Amino acid sequence: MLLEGKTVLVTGGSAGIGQAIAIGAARQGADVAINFVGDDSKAQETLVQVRQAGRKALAVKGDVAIPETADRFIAEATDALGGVDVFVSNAGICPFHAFLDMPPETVDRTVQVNLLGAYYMVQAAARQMVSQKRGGSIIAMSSISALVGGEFQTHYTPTKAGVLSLMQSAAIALGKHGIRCNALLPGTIETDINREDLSDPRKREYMESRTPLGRLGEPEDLVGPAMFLASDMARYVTGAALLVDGGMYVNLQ
Ligand code: RM4
Repeated sequence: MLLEGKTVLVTGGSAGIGQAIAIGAARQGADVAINFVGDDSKAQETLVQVRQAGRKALAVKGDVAIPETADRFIAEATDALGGVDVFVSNAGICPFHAFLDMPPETVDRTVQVNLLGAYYMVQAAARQMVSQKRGGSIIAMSSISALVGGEFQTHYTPTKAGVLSLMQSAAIALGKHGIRCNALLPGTIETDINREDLSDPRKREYMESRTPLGRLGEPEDLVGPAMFLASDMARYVTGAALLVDGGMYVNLQ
């Protein structure tokens, strides 16, 4: 049980990678609070799975792009579960769109959710961890797209590069407090974020062909790497970036 007695908070915890990590943390012994937007029933699905693992569970609805959401999430989770030991900044969007006619509102929303939302949440979690004086682990969901581009992701890839950089700088700022900050860089993981994009058989076939392990990722593929970074197994790991992409990034030919 890598996270016995710990409290783990996850943003975007009602679906996809966030949901998988929330449930995985509970199965490693942690109580879990999730932030989410949208369908309450999907958040409930996460809570049911966490409770089935014998752990406490809390869901707090809120848009991470609104600064106050972060403080409210931390306050409600701390009141209910006693504190924050691990924080996973996962919430993100990727509304695929061509570059030349990209609407300003699409760019703005993507930056606000993916980068500013991550910043507000990580800052609020760090403040709580510092006040607890027992260190902690912060994990942010960057992406392979922090390192390479996408024709229909000109608004999105800079945010993922920004999240990676945020973890590097936060690692420096928070090391003195015993708080570790690391980035996970998923490859193409099938979730709601790309279900429409991958519904194109040619796109799906191309992405699979780019992957040495021969398949696209699934949310559960991120659980092990996240548990590692969350746990004391990674006690000397901070400012790091871990690709979880089936080998896609290195596959030129
Ligand atoms: C990831 C990567 C994947 C895409 C998702 C939305 O960073 O670019 O290929 O499906 O974003």
